[in-house]
Amino acid sequence: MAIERTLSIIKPDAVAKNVIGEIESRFEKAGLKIVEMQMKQLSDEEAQGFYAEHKERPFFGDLVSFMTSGPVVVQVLEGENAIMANRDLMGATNPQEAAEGTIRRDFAESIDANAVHGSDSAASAEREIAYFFGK
Ligand code: IDP
Repeated sequence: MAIERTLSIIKPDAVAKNVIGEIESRFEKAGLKIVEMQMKQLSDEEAQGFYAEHKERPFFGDLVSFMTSGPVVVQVLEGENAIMANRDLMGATNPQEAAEGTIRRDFAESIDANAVHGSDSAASAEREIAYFFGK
């Protein structure tokens, strides 16, 4: 299996709930290494650029407001099959549909405040890592 890197974000709701450590622990226990990490407040421009693919969606304004509502942890996870491994740990976008034991099921409230982001493909991972951390 390939060693991959993926972009992960701990979103403002999870930071506000004080569960950064619990979420990181899930990544570490699953064998994913945190190889870059930064806590930051996203600007409107950064959040809009990051989610540019959703710009025409009806929820885009709410998504940008939410992502800029407080600090986030932006990080790069590395490990075997990291992109899909992280998506499996996260669970479905809507926490109500997320499997038991997933991060979203355990820590998220709603589809808009859903605790974590994770790249969904190799192409997204490359773009998203470069977006925050450069090459
Ligand atoms: P993902 O985060 O599971 O990859 P995407 O479809 O890429 O899901 O959507 C990006 C983010 O946009 C989601 O994590 C969620 O916060 C928000 N979002 C997606 N669909 C909806 C919706 O129908 N209503 C409100 N927010 C949504």
